[in-house]
Formats: sequence, C-alpha cells, structure tokens
Amino acid sequence: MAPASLDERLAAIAARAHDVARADARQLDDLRTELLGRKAGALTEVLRALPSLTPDERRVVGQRANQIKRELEAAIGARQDELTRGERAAAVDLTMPARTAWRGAIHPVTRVVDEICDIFRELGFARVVGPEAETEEYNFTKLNIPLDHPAADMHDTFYLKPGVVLRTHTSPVQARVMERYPPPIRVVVPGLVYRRDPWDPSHAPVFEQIEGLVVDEGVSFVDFKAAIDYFVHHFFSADTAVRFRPSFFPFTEPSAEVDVRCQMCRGSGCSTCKQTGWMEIMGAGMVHPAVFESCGIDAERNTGYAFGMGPGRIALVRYGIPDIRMLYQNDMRFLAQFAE
Ligand code: 2NM
Repeated sequence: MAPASLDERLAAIAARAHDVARADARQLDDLRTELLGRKAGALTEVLRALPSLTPDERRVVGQRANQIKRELEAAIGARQDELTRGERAAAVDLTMPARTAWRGAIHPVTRVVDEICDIFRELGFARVVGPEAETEEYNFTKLNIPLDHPAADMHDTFYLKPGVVLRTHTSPVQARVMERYPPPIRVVVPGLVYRRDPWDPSHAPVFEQIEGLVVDEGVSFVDFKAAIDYFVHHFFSADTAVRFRPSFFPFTEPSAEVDVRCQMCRGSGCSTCKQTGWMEIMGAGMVHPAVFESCGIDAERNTGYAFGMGPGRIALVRYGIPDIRMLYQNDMRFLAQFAE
C-alpha cells in the first residue's frame, strides 16, 4: 500500500484534469509546468519520492503516478488542439471578398455547329458523324471526283499512305449513309476536315465542316431553297436576304453558291464583304446521278440535294472575329469572352 500522503497528492494531481479542460492558452502552459514540469512539477516530485518507499509501495505508487502522467499529457494535448482550432476559426475574415471561380465557355465554333444542327433538327435532319481517315474511294471516287482531279492532288490532300487520306470534306460520310440506309434520308454531318493549306487569316489546314444531304422521291431545288431560307432566317435573322448563284461541283448538278446579306454592313458595302454587300455561306446542289449510282441509290426513283458550309467561317462573321487563327490558339483572353 502507498502512504496516505502520496496517495492524496496523486488524487489531487489527477483532479486537475478539470482545470486543464477549461484552460486558456496561457493557463494551459502554466498547468503543464505546474503538473508535469521536469524540475518542480507536482508529478515529478511524487516520482522523486519513490526511492524512499518499500519495493511494494514503490510499485503501486509508481504505476499510479505513470498512469496519471499519461492521462494528463493526453488531456493537455487535446485541450491544445481545441484551442488551436478555435484560433484558426477566429482568424477567418468573413468580410474578405470571395475568389471568383473560372467559368467554362463553349467554344464559338462548337456553338455555331450545335445551333446549325439544332435548326436542321427542326426540319427532320439527323446528326451523324464518320471517320476522319478515309479511303480515296470514299473521299473522291464515289463522289464523282476522279483521282486525276486537282482536288485529289497530293499538294492539296494529306495522304496517310497510298489509297488512304485525311478526309478533305465530310461527304464520304454521306456516301456511307446512302450505302447503308434506304431513302428517305435527311442528315447533317458535322466534323473536322483536312486540307494542305498553310495557316493565314482565312485558311487553316484543319477546320470544321457541316454538310447536309436529303434523298427521297420527288425532291427538287425548290425544297432546297425552302430549307436554306428556313435555316438562314433562324440562324441569322428573319429579315436576312438570301441569294443563290450558279456554281460547279463534281458531285452536284446543277450546283449553286448561297450568299446572305452581309451581317456587318447589312448590304451597304464594307471590308468584310469586300464591298459586295453579300457573304458566301455555303455551296450546294442537286446530287449528281453518278454519286447515287456509286452509293447504291436508285437514281430513277430518287432525287436529292446536298450542301456544305464552314462553321468556323460563319463564327468569324457572326462574332466579328478578324482572323481564323484566333479560333484555334486557345488564348484564354479570347475564349473567356464566350462565357455565358
Ligand atoms: C458541298 C457543296 C455541294 C455535297 C455533296 C454530297 C454528296 F455526298 F451527296 F455527294 N455531300 N455534300 C456537297 C455539295 C457539298 O460543299 C461545299
């Protein structure tokens, strides 16, 4: 058994845990010194008295003293943590302005592509995509473009290997659609296309295209004009004038180019429209029977129209962007302007 006086001293020391739990930072420092201090701490004093006890007493008092020491250390540590957390919470300045979060934006070209597809969706066109690496057959031959045509030239087309190219337009996807599905066909085909053009303010070696195709019995150029009027009036504005000029493409006959009133000057003439008052937005025409032939469509029963446009070009016009390269540099100062 321990002598009563040491027992009482230990009980008194253990009871100080209540003070520890309520101490502020300074009191806690004082308590640490007062109870556990190496020189004159109350517990240290008790331990120092051990050698004067009998071996039995020494074991009992020693065990009890060490247990109280561990408990006090734990209590002081816990209180210290509490005080630190409290200090941090008190240091939060609720009047400090919040950091503004970066807000993502849809790229202007993506926006134009989506809007165009949405408008044609209203007219019953499905949106389809296809491969960017194509055979010469699908990119040229099936579309009535002979391989000795200038468009198939190595100087204009990226060849991946003999017979395989990066598509120069999305038309090979239409060829695949015609082969796989019977008429009626109504599709729009957005996607990247590749041409061996050096970068300049109005050219890029890779750019977006959207082509459209309609195949059915009794489809005429009037159907095409109606669809394009609908598109222009919804994409640009209800009072935007449209005109059709004769043109030539190997895969359509007759072929046309579609112009809209210049969106910058509304027709009075400016640098964007080169003083013509008009801006070209697409090429189009009635699908050539030779194309139907090579894609397994019965050209006796069916007719159709097709068109192609460049959403990048259209984005330049719509947002007044002076250089096509700005669409591809991913400069945050440029892109952030399109955040909604
Ligand atoms: C254009 C202009 C005119 C076109 C033709 C075809 C297909 F597959 F039916 F033959 N797809 N797209 C076409 C016609 C594309 O882009 C300026």
